[in-house]
Amino acid sequence: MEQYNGSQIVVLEGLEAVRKRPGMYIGSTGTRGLHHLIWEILDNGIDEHLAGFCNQIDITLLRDGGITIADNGRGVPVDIHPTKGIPTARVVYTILHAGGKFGNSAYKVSGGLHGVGASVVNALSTKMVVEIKREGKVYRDEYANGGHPITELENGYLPVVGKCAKSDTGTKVTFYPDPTIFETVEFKADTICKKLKEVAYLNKGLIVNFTDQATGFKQKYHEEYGIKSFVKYLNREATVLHEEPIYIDGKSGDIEVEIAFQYTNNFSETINAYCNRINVVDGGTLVTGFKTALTRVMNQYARELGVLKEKDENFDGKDIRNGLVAIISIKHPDPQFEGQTKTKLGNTDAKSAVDEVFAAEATRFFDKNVEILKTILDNSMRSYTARRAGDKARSAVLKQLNDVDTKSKLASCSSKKPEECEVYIVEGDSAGGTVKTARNRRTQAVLPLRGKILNVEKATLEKILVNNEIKSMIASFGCGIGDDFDITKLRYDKIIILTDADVDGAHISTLLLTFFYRFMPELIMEGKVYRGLPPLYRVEYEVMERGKKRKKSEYLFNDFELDKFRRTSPHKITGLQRYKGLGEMDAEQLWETTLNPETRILAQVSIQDTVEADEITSMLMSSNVPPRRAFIMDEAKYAKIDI
Ligand code: 28F
Repeated sequence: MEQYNGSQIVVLEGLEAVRKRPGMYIGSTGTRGLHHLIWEILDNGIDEHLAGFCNQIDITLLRDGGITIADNGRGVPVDIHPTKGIPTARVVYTILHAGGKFGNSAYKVSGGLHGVGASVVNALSTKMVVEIKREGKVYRDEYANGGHPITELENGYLPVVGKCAKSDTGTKVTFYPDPTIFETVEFKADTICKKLKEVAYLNKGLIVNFTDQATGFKQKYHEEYGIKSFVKYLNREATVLHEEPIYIDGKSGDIEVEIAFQYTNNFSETINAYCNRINVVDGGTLVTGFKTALTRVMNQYARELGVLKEKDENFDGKDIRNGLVAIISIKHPDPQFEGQTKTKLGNTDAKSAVDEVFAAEATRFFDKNVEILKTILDNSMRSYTARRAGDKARSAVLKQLNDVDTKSKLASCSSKKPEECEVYIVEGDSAGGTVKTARNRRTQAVLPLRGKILNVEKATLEKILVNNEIKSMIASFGCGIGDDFDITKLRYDKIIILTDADVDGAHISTLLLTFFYRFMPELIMEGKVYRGLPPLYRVEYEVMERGKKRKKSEYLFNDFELDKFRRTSPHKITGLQRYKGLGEMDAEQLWETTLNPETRILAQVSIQDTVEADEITSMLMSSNVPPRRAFIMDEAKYAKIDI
């Protein structure tokens, strides 16, 4: 039975607003938005952990499609709310809180879509059940159809449905996302587990249990060493230069700083930053503070130990970060998240706090661990020397890039207006030849790649710059590379990778993406990179038109579509062609399926998550073969494009 009083109607209007424009509150109604509901409830449990009252959170995917999240914290208060006149718990789950976090969070989480509140989850669910254990009693409240309470209050209080030990306290929330709002209401165990792992790393000591009732899968996440273990995990496939990650923590004013870092023999750097547990993908002040302090401290040591002589220039920050993998996690009482996606920290005091804590604690560590210090400085020296050699190689290459010879592989387009031009990077000469014939010569350029492109993760810039395939890409794009990169000089609006829909094709496209990601990341961030998705099948079928049989055909892009066609099409399939490679298509078919802007399918490549991207690149580039193969096969099957 629904219970309405004056204030409740206002409440429901608030929740109705959420249902009308869900995207405003949770970003999207796709699978990301769906999982956002979980993060929202989970965050409240984590806050209770941060406040020091909870050490365990259990997440269960229910067989009936719902999800339960339970903590062993104090339990949401059940007393009558002083201004709303209803139980506080019901206030928490039914009142929309404008502009951010409601309640007890010690650290405001005001960035982007974070902390919109449990009432938003309720608004977007067909059913929600809240059970609270406090003072030896179990209280229960249930809501239906977007947050309408259906539990009758007893003398104004939530009904008590059971007893428990006085020491047994906590909050348990079960909800069922509304299928009329979400494109899909199927939770993904993989997505949840990935998040829970991150949660465990960022909340040292918290025990997180996951259960999937449908599959029986159970997993416990518990990281005694927090971000230090996170670094170890990220480097599990890499060759490390010192056994244990270095862990540093300290406080500056109200700001808590934690840093873990370790060097590997890779020629790349990875810094993942979190503020109040939120991944600030675009970094910001906390990262600047870390970089500045690291560069200063290491240059000082290099002078003291004579690694750099008096006449030598200082190490560049890049030399010192060569092979570095670091996690920075800070807690800030009033974070300012900036940028379009709110993924960059703006607070200037975060820069000085990180600098101060890092300089003091790193010095303390290195004074006691001189061997590790020397190893790191030697590593910086290698980069320093390579960089100078690289500079020479680079200027040689840049000179060469203007040579007609290097460019000859590129079939350029006649238009010189970047905004209408595209370049197709095509695997193999034969497919390249067909694309050249089939394309629109005015706007579509073609660059066929011959050999496999170099594995850039393991190569120095010097080596990279003499690789022919890479040279022709840099020359064709026109926007330089690394420090000299300038996106305004890019000659094309779209860079389209076109490979066969098989394992080799997926491998080549991953190598290309790794190259872009490491040396021209702006190309990906600015959304310039795409993958062409060539069809896998062509089905022929007959239709009757005015009493006559007519042959028709259709392109299908994967096995799923073929299966669907077989199941749902009223037409009888009279022929089926499976394309093993681009080379099997003639010019006309290629134009229709992969070149014609009106009919082709392009997938824009994006970097959703730096941790994931780095993990994937490192895994692919590492010498450990089995996981690499598995990922490439996956790629080939599902054409996953977030690197
Ligand atoms: C499964 C998700 O949501 N856990 C939560 C608490 C504990 C308190 C609280 C939450 C206080 C003033 C509202 C208890 N006792 N898990 C959760 N655990 N919220 S949410 O307080 C809510 C606010 O207005 C709590 C004393 N203080 C706070």
